[in-house]
Amino acid sequence: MAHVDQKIEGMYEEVLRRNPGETEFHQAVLEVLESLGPVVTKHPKFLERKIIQRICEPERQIIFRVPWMDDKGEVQINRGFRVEFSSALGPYKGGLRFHPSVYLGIIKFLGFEQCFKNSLTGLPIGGGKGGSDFDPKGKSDDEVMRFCQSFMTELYRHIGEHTDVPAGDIGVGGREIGYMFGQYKRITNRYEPGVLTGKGLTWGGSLVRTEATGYGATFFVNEMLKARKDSFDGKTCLVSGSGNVAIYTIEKIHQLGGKCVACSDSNGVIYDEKGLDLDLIKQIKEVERRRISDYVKIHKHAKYIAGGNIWEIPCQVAMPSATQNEINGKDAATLVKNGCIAVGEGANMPTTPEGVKVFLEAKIAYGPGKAANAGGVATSALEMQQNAGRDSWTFEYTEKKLEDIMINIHQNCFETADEYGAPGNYVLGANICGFIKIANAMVAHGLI
Ligand code: NDP
Ligand code: 2IT
Repeated sequence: MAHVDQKIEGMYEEVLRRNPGETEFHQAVLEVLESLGPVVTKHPKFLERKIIQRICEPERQIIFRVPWMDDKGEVQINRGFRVEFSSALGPYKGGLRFHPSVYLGIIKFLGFEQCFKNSLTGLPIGGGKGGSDFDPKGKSDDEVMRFCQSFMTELYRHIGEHTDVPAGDIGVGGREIGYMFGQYKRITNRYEPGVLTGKGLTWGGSLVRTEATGYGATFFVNEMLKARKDSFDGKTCLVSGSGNVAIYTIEKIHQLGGKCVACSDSNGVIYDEKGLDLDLIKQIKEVERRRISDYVKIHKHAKYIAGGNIWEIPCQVAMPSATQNEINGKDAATLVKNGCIAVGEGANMPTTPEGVKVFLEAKIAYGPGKAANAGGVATSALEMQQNAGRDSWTFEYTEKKLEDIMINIHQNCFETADEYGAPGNYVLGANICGFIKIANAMVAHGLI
């Protein structure tokens, strides 16, 4: 705890005491608290009003049973979560994750980070997150539908356009949002597109939402490179994962002149030194819902490394886009040693604290998730705007808005880091910039 300002230290101890065993939540909180020392020195009212202690305690946490029947007629039971963290800046907003590793500690780390990320977008959205320990892998469409219907049968009473607006995350994409929207509509007898984002394009969805997180993260890295008078042109890149965020990160890297040579899933790594064939990856992952190892069945020149570590492949730009803590201190050191000059986090908290330290000490361009991957939720907020206006915007118009938002987030983080005496430190910049807006709103709203 050497890095937490003395005025804040006890607050972290209290978070540990109140939230035992929630290690990912502790990690996310500590990283933010380490940045806030200079802020409370400058704004003593945040200490007086106990803003930090209040932000660390979610406004509401909902945990519920999700019973459903599998294709064999057997009853299955999962646990559902929705943690409504902060409504200081707008309705709770954040995705739903369906993955067997989900428990309260993961949903709370994601919900906590979401508050600062959403603040950084500059759009009127609070922070929340939800999900379930349901494992969509190997389940039939009908099983996924029955699970989603059961999940929404409880969740519907907690959400709404002006209350809480869920979206996707790991294991939740267009298919799942569709089943949940259908059930919400059926239970409430209301066609309310504003209740969920990431919807299909013919029933209230927004163009660019599917691409938004990956495109946005790549725009963010492009800004970090520009700030160093550099660009993606000719750069060798790695993108971990092969899901929604990874696919559209690879797409935008290629559009900006970079060459992405590797991606992965939880079983292994694909390495294609000619540059990844994205049409094939989309076919395998989005259309057929198969494993990334199938890539080498078509492209015999490429390599599949079962159980491999993608970060051992030399690159100049790395964009982790799978899950939390996928880059440890050793991986970070390997990346830096191999010549990596920029890391942009498409995933949430993909780098361990030891890894973050390595990147910051090496002074490479390091864009933390809550800044770099904010394009997804920002475009969700654009979807909400279109729904509220019963409007739908063109791809070009929406993508331009996304790019402008990412440029703006980059600039705010960059300038804030400068202002607080840590030039180039986007971790500090993002945490402080995201925090101050929420803190000021909380002061204005009184003790609630
Ligand atoms: P998807 O479910 O579409 O894809 C997830 C990918 O990550 C898959 O390739 C998956 O491999 C891999 N992965 C997931 N969990 C693990 C694990 N425990 N170990 C190893 N690999 C894993 O999810 P998204 O692309 O939507 O999300 C990826 C990351 O981006 C997450 O951290 C998410 O929180 C973050 N994010 C997503 C946003 C969005 O709009 N979707 C917005 C902002 C951030 P496998 O198939 O083998 O499980
Ligand atoms: O982590 C994230 O920002 C998301 N999963 C997207 C949230 C959203 O509401 O679009």
